[in-house]
Amino acid sequence: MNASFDLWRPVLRSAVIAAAVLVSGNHAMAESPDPYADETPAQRDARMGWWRDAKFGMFIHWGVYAVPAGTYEGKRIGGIGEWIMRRAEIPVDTYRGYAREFNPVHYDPAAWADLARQAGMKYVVITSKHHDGFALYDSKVTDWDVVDATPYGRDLLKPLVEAVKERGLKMGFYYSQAQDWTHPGGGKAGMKEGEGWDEKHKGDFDRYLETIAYPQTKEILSRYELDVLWWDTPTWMNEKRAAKLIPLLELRPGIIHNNRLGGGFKGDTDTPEQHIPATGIPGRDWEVCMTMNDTWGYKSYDDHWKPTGDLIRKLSDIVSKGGNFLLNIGPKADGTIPAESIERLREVGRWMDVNGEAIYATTASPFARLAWGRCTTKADAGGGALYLHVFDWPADGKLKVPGLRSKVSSASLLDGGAELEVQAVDNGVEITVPAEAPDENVSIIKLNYAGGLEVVNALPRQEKDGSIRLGAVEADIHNRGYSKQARVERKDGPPNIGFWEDPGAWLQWTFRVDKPGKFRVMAETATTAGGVRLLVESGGRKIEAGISRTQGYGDYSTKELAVVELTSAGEHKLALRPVGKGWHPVNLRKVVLVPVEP
Ligand code: FHN
Repeated sequence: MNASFDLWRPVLRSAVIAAAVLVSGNHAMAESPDPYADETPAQRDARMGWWRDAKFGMFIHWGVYAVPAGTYEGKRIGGIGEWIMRRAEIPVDTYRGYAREFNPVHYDPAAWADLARQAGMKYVVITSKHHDGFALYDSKVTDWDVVDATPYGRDLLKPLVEAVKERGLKMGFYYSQAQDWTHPGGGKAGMKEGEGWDEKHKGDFDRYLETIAYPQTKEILSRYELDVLWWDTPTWMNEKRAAKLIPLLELRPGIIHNNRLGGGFKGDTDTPEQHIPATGIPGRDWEVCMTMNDTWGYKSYDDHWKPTGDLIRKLSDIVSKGGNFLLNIGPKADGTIPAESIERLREVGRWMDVNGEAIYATTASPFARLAWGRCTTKADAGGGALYLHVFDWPADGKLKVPGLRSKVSSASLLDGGAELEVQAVDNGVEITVPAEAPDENVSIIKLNYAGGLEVVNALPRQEKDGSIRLGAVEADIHNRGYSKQARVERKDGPPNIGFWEDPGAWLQWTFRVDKPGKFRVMAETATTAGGVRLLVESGGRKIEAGISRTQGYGDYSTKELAVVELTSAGEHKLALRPVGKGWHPVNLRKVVLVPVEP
């Protein structure tokens, strides 16, 4: 029993009582929607401590869907592999037939756990049951599980939990508490309660919860030494239904659960999927889950692999914003892991061996943004360290850290430890770096500082002529998951925002105004179609404007989009959002606010 257990236990107990009352009576759940609502900050910090330090985890989506691997009746089924049953509306009996071919004879849980450890991951979360309802362990409430329905006939989870724990990592189970496309009455996304595509789906959802979801949650929590319970898709859930699952958490004191239970329960962690929140999620613990290609469950023909460098930069980006990274693998039906995933994880692991100090147990960057990369920090008694994650190595051998006012006592490369010269300049510090970057993706410079950490975040502000220049690197890029991610591109010329293909993605700048007044919003853009429109939001106004078609994505033109009035001196924001209909990808270099009367 550890210290965090003791701190945490009374809190959960009161939450359990609250939940029990809510289940039996008609009290409004709003009184205590969060089972840890009464937790003190110290109790919460103790409970979340290992998770906050871990930063990097392995997600595993594995199940019967790895047999069809994306193809049904000779057709490639679009979307994510583990959704094949839902998307192709495969009849229950046909889908159950795949279980007879699910025989992971090459499954090697020790090798899986080794791979996670070598990659630098500190925890593993595996699908104990996904939306197809198939359990990877021997469930006593159904025969739709690996022991009863497959030739393999053995629990897949127990040896993995053991292997993971033996290596000192933490263990989590994903559990689809509401969606279930096999058992009668189970939830189905995009359908009304009670609907399905097969006679076998007929049944009552509450009965489904009573006979499958609640007992299975109890099974996994009581049988396995879990540190995380990862709920997913609260289809058809409500407060009353979700509240019945909360008391079961008592079976694993200290367990961390996410925000996807439904019924208003916020859980411990937010879980942005397939995208990195532009400015993190202040005030919440959060974890980005992401695939290495475009699917969670194995799809034989998904070759859209992210390069290792991209994965490492994503890790830096997420951690610099205060989050964790849960990176997925989708093993095959024979128990092997796709070679592309293994290769990438080993490469990430080699980077972590050298640079892990800049990841583990760090806190978010104190800088609003740094043009060349990201930053993480660690404080200690007399000062602390800043880890500069350099994506774009300076060509002139000088790395500038604008706004850093702390007293820097030393600077060194994490790779090899070479000391670097550092000097205070006008607006921060400047580090003299070798001509070659130690790492082609992310090189880490460690700055030790004495005393307190002092950073003055300089916002873009008015120049002598009164104009305000808002460049691509100054923008907060708000992406959504499951679509192309808009990002800063550095080709020839000034950086631009590119891959702005999703009409749901939007940009925002924060800047300072010293001399209020009216400003013309001038945007420098490139797009190859006519009729593309943007919504400008600033100074309390929303103005729609068209942008000019150009000869290509490297051919920019500048156009006035709107006139906005910024009536006070101080901090202001300007956002640009695609106007959905007729959206066509746009490259954007900068926006300049030009005073109407200089
Ligand atoms: O529907 C699932 C999906 O299959 C996958 O498991 C992801 C992982 O976060 N969660 C759901 C979609 O949000």
